[in-house]
Formats: sequence, C-alpha cells, structure tokens
Amino acid sequence: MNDEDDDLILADLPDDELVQQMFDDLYDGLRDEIEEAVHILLDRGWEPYNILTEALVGGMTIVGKDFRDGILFVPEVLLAANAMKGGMAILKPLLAETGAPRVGKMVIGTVKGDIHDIGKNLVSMMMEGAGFEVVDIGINNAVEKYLDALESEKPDILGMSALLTTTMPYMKVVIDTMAEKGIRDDYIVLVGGAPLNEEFGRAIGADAYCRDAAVAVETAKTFMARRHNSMATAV
Ligand code: B1M
Repeated sequence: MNDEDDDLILADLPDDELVQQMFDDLYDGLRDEIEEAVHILLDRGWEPYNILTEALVGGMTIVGKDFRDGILFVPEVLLAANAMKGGMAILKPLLAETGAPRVGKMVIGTVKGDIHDIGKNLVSMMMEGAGFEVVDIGINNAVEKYLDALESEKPDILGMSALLTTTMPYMKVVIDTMAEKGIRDDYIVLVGGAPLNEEFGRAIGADAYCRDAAVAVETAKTFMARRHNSMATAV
C-alpha cells in the first residue's frame, strides 16, 4: 500500500498512526512488521483483545473488501493472512492466561471444502481465554472427522466454521448425520462464519449462530450454564 515508508520506525508512531500503519502492513503481508507492532502495543499497555479486534481484524476487513472487489488476489491475501497469524500467535498465550476456571470443552473445525481458518483460530483463542478447553480439528473436515472427534474428545460443544456460501450448507450435513445417529442432542452446536446469519443457523438445526468470537464465548457460556442447571434439576 505504501512505498515511501521504508525508513519508518514503528515505535516512534503514536497509537492511532501505528494502528493505521498496521492496516497497511497487514495489507502488504509484512509479518515481521505486524509482530513488531503487536509487541509495541502490548508494551504500551494495550489489552491483547483490543489489539486483536482493532488492529488485526480491522486490517483484515480492509483486505477482505479489496479481495472482494478484485483489487487483491489470492497470493496477496495469503500473505496478509500469514501476517495476521504472526500477530495472533503473540496474542494467543496472553488471551489464554486469564486463569479462568475450566467451564467446558469444545471441538471446532472448518467444514469440508473450506480452508479459511483465521476466524476459527480466533474463536479458539477467545474460548481458551474464557476458560474453555478447545480441541481444534483444523480445516476441511468431512462429517466423519467431526463424528470421530466428538466420540474421542467428548466435548460439550461442537463449533463449525464456514466462510464460503458454497461450504456453509455442509454444516447441515453434519447436524443431520448427528441426528440420524441419535447424538444431536448430546452436544451444543454453535456455528459461525461471515456468510452465515441467525436464520441460517436456525434452519440447519444449530443451537446458535455466533456473529463473532466474543459472541461465541458469551453464547457458549450461556448454553453451558443452562446445561449445568438442567443437569442439577435432573439429579
Ligand atoms: Co477467501 N473468500 N477464498 N481466502 N477470504 C472470502 C471468504 C470472500 C468473502 C472474499 C470476497 O470475495 N470478499 C469470498 C467468499 C465469497 C462467498 O462465498 N460468497 C472468498 C473466496 C471466494 C475465496 C476463494 C474461492 C478464492 C479463490 O480461490 N478464487 C478461495 C476458497 C478457498 C477454500 O476455502 N476452499 C479463498 C481463499 C482464501 C485464502 C486462502 C487466500 C485466504 C484464507 C487464508 C486462511 O484463512 N488461512 C482467504 C481470506 C483471508 C479471505 C478473507 C479476505 C478474510 C477471511 C478472514 O480471515 N476474515 C475473506 C473476506 C472476508 O471475510 N471479509 C474471504 C477475518 C476473520 C477474523 O473473520 O473468518 O469472518 P471471520 O471470522 C469471524 C466470524 O465470522 C466468527 O468469528 C470470527 C472472529 O470474530 N466465526 C465464528 C468464524 N467462524 C466461527 C465459528 C464459530 C463461531 C464464530 O463456531 C462456534
């Protein structure tokens, strides 16, 4: 985006300009610069969550718009995603070390045909930070992979992520298969991803659609509390 800032010293920039510079650096896929800027903001006392949402997700939103409009192409977006992951890797342990007690367990993965994993990774980080144990089964998961993970991990929650209008219907395949096997109601099923909405979540039989990672955490906590209450009543 910028060609004239070769000699720029990130640490000299005030916060707002540094965040703007991070948008540019993310756009240009400059992982080292993103990592340096994240460290600078942390040193200045920024909360990890705010760095994540304001600087990294904010920057990725700009990338997304230009990708949609044909200004950026897959190789450039991959570099941007790589830079974003560099920043997220620094924040991950900080978000996870809240000392919150374990509140539940979630298996999460992107559905078959979908390799977009940044949103899923973000949800995993935030859930871990909120005290959930998270088993991330990665990308491009066929229904069998989800079922295997449910059986071996015995989570409370199944999370599914899809970023493509062509892959989101696969969530229904997973939920329908769970229903056929008689295990649908054993789990809280949460779904998310940019092209989804509440109506879609309801239509496919999920328990809830989560707009973003913060909503995923709140929704998971609400469902876990309900689950504990109903178990207590049943005893
Ligand atoms: Co792709 N891509 N991409 N892409 N890509 C989108 C999704 C697209 C909207 C871009 C566009 O046109 N504007 C478009 C989809 C259009 C559509 O379906 N209608 C698109 C396309 C078309 C494609 C390809 C088909 C391009 C091609 O090859 N011609 C291809 C498909 C690959 C595949 O999956 N089979 C493709 C490839 C790629 C890259 C590999 C280059 C790269 C992915 C790298 C990676 O993830 N490792 C990429 C990227 C980066 C994007 C955009 C630019 C950014 C996605 C992202 O990371 N957002 C994206 C445009 C956009 O979304 N604006 C785009 C940031 C992330 C934090 O947000 O993922 O929405 P998000 O997650 C949020 C919430 O949605 C929610 O919480 C998260 C955090 O707040 N959430 C959940 C997500 N999952 C959840 C699960 C939950 C709960 C909440 O469970 C409980």
